[in-house]
Amino acid sequence: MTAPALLPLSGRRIPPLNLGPPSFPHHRATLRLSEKFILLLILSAFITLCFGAFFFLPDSSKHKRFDLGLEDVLIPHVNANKGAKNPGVFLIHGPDEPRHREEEERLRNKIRADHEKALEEAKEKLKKSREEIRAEIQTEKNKVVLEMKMKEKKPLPPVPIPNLSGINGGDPEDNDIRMKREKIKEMMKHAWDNYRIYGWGHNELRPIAKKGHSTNIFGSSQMGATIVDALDTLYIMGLHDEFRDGQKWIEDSLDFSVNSEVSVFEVNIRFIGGLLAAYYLSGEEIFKIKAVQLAEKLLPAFNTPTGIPWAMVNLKSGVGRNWGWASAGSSILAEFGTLHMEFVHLSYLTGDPVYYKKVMHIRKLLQKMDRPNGLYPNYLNPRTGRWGQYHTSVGGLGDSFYEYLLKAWLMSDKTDLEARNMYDDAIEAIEKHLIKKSRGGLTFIGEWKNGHLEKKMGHLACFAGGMFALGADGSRNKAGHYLELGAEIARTCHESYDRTALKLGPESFKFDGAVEAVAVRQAEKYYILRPEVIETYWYLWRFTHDPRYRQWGWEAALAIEKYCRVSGGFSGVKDVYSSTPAHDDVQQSFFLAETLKYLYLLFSGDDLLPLDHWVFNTEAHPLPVLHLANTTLSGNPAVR
Ligand code: DMJ
Repeated sequence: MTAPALLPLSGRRIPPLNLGPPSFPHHRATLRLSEKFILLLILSAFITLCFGAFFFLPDSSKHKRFDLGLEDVLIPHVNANKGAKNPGVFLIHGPDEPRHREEEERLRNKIRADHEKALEEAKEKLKKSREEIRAEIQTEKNKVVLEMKMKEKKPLPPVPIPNLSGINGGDPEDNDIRMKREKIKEMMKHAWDNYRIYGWGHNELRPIAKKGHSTNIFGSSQMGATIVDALDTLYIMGLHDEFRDGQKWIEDSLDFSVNSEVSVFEVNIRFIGGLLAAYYLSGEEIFKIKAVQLAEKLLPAFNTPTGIPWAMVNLKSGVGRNWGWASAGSSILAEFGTLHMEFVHLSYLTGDPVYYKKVMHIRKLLQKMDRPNGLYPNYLNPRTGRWGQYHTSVGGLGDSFYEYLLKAWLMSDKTDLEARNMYDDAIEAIEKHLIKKSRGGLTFIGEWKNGHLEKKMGHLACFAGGMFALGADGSRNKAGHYLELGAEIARTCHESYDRTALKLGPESFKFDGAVEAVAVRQAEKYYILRPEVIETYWYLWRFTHDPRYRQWGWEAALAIEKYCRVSGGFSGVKDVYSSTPAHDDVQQSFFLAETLKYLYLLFSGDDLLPLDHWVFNTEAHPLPVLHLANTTLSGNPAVR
């Protein structure tokens, strides 16, 4: 290294070099000559390190391509260009060996030349005047801005769009049902209009304080979570002015280049899921573009030793970390296991397999792991690849992982048998170890904790009634059994509502001696406008047409209207056993995305979003089934 000879010998201080833009006088970057030399030194050391590391890297050509088979079905247009797009992945050690050596030599020479060029450029820079350097920096900045703009505008590749039947309609013939559907639509208008007035652009609404609200899952910035989450509900309800209003905000104001740490899972299910559904329903390119921009920002979360993503990622820096409360620094099963549907669609729409590969890697890793009693624990350490605490739940922390195994299979037009098998194995273990009947004959799903079964069921676990019904067809010869199990869970969850003063369900309820389907601790008595019970009613309605599900759904809608509606929107309540409950003053975005959507669908005909064409993500955003036989070319007016 010759760089030390360049260091200044005298102690004379060279005046600071002002490199900041003139419009930001308080943030001007200053750079002294001695610092420039140190920078040059670090740069040289770094380039030399990279050069050296090249020789120690494993020879990737020795690894065969990670062939997952399903790619052909789910992202066909990627495969059509496989060789051209990613020629490196097909190299296999063998007769091509001399060609590899030549290739390696060529790369080495290139690195050497780049290294020398970088050193020369750095030396040249140091000779320039302050003004010259400033002008150069400005030019570089302009170039980057321009490139970013170009990238934003670059159209995504055309892909076959799945056949989109049933994106509107569903008008019920029965007058009473039509009136109920209209009422749900009116509730949606009330929730949306108040958010529009008091919370616009904020993530959520405080309907009593009449101002914006946010929680740490969305980070510190205002990303309009309610707008994105509500779009597809507005669309299917025919609220097109409101939909366009939301679209305009997304076009003009939704910005992901923010220094904000967000939950990867929540952003995926609400934002990416919401944007993709809005894209498929409306055909508006902007939603697809925004979904892809956001997905790119989530990718650094996967940079862990195992490829199991961090729970949170900073959208600007890409730095990830896990929740402080999670066992032994673990990632959460329901979070890293609830990315599959959206990520497969992202690969499908962009032609870039990166998303698909990330989620398939998670699946492969999980398949290789031992499972205590066949159950998946909720915690997995992304550094070590080992399970954390052995806690298994079909409610919070575990729930949507199981849901996405089933829905991966459905979304692939039932070709993803690997996912179906994993789902069947998982629910067999769940049924064996977690599902019990209470003394009073109510079927419930408990939680496995510290080596024993806790007889407590969360509101979140109530979604499983719908999941069992949805997965009945295609099960291991037990369709009738799973439909029945789904109906039993629906009944239990209905009881948890019926045994309260407000006819709204608590956050979790116990089965302990004489206590059945009732919350015991004060901290578990709240209802925050959650959808899971109504979601289960809707699936059961679709599969059985038993009128009790519409009746139960209507009871819940009336209770929400009576106890949660306030002049500024809808609020959760703190105690469902008190006839004069206090409000929590939060209108959750999932109330518009899920609760009201499932209610609307419950009072619609089955031709609206039919289940053989659409699969709902865990935030109730409908995504089309992907299969070549079910696709038609983008731009075909017959599609929309
Ligand atoms: C929603 O955000 C999703 O359904 C998620 O999977 C868990 N539950 C909330 C609403 O309760």
